[in-house]
Amino acid sequence: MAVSDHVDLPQFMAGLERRNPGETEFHQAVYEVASNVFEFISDKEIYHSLQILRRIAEPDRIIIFRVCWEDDQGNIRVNRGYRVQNNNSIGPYKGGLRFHPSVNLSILKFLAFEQTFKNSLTGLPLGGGKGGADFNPKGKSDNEVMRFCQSFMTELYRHVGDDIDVPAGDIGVGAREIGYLFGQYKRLTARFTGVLTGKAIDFGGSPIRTEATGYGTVYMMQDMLALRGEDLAGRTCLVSGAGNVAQYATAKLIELGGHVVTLSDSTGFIYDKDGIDAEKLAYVMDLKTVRRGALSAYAEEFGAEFHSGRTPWGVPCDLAFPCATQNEITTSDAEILINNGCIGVSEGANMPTEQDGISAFTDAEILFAPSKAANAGGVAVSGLEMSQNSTRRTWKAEELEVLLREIMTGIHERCVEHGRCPGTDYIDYVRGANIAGFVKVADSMIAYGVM
Ligand code: NDP
Ligand code: 2IT
Repeated sequence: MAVSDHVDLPQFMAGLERRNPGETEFHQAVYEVASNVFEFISDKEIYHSLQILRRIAEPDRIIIFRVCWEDDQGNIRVNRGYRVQNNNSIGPYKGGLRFHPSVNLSILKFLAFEQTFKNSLTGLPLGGGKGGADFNPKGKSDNEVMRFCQSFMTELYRHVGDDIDVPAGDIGVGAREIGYLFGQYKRLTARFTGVLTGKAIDFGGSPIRTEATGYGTVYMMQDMLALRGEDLAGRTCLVSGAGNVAQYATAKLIELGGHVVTLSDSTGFIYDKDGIDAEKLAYVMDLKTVRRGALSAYAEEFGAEFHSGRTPWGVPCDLAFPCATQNEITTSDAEILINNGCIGVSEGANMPTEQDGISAFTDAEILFAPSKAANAGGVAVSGLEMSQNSTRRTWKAEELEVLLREIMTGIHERCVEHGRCPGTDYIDYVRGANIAGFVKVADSMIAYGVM
């Protein structure tokens, strides 16, 4: 086929939308990558003729299953479980499990697609996958969560394995859930292997994994600022979310002298003008991880403002760290952030900015690190947890801290390499991340032949 005969970007997207009707988050994630990749491969015939992007955007397989469990009142409850195994060209499928009532196929396909590029960007041998269930852990007892996790793994165990597919946590899946899931896998298979990451240290978990995503998101911002000869100290920072990623992004920002004034959850956001310090953050960690309460309690405890049902993006800031969920920064939020003088955004959550919001940030030439680069520290340390499990050793926290920092610097450098805009100093980290992530997967697929 001659180059001129290839489908163009609108035709590619029209085909994708026709084959995956109604899956808006999946369309959004593919469009963001495809818009850069089409430009990159315009003079590279082999990527076209071998249909590489079309193949990456068609998951290797999707497993969908019933998860039946009994609640504390003796009622039989039914949820839907999923695992999307997107691409294993450069390593076993790897990616988190999300337990949230909003979970559907579109969301998991977007996350598995993104994960394929993110994992490639880390430089580690990890393929891309994602899974989860429309189960809401909120308000459930520990025993209910345990029974749900055991039932979920009773189906999933036959599809995963330490060299096959290695799930981890995501929204609604933390240390408690990973413990129950790992216990059930071990019981069903009678094998103790590194089939999940994010385990407790006592049974094969890695130091720094809990902190890695949040820390990495801040390291990415640190590297972007450093390239402009600037740093984080004294900057007013907005963080959204109050879970794993938000907590450790806040911890690292405090350590580096940032002034964090917001956090949010599904009920609203808190604005603490005095700044969130280590003591207040310890309160948040206990509130969200142990007591599992709402963030309004913080406002009562420390006399901060609580804005019910709202996101924090209207608060003036220098830097923003969205760490809650997809599309939490709308296009108008992005414009407000820019108008209020925000100079940098590093995405801890997956795809937290709407497509036009990303364009607003890049058009305004502010520092913008997309999620597949900025939150890759988590999966990177998961990759290191897999290495530790295969050698049956646990490395020291200090060694892992150094490795995480180096990996984030490597990601930043790969983004810069492919994201430089000719004729200006501006780095388009979105393009950099998409292309750097694409090339390794694409070239491996070419090496394997057509399959
Ligand atoms: P958690 O479950 O620990 O925390 C999620 C936080 O976001 C909670 O505060 C939650 O509120 C809030 N939230 C979730 N969904 C919504 C929603 N629809 N609207 C408003 N608030 C919401 O999850 P994580 O911190 O692990 O994950 C946060 C983001 O980071 C996700 O996008 C995830 O995919 C991404 N990520 C996570 C990684 C990890 O290692 N954990 C790695 C890379 C990315 P509430 O407390 O009320 O439930
Ligand atoms: O989105 C993500 O990168 C994660 N939820 C972490 C995946 C992992 O395998 O550690």
